[in-house]
Amino acid sequence: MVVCIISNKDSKELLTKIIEKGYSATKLASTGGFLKEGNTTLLIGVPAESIDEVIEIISSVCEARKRIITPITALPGTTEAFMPFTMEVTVGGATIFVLDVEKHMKV
Ligand code: 2BA
Repeated sequence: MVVCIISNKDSKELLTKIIEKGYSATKLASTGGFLKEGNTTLLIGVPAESIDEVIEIISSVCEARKRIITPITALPGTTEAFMPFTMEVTVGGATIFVLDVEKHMKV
């Protein structure tokens, strides 16, 4: 099972390519813990020998991009004064987990 977390922007193209190759996938709406923005999680159940091909498809579609964000942090010792600052983060690309599946059935 390939679990991948991707940008919403890449989800349509990636799902299309995955399905074209004959694989099945489920799309879940998810939220990143750091940016607290919506992203997409795909569950793609495939035989072990197809994992590399699926990862290649994901890599070809999901492009990493740099983004400047402005998180707001409370000033030390206060609860009401906030100090904005900017930082660069990488968004897009894909975070991929490959899991062993003990059993798969449809009843
Ligand atoms: P977010 O948690 O919203 O993170 C978005 C991007 O912000 C991350 O991109 C990374 O570049 C940056 N970032 C995250 N945590 C950070 C921190 N503590 N300090 C500085 N920068 C930080 P990615 O690493 O490509 O992750 C994209 C999304 O994939 C994440 O969205 C999260 O939803 C998921 N993800 C990444 N690693 C994960 C993990 N180990 N377990 C579960 N989900 C993960």
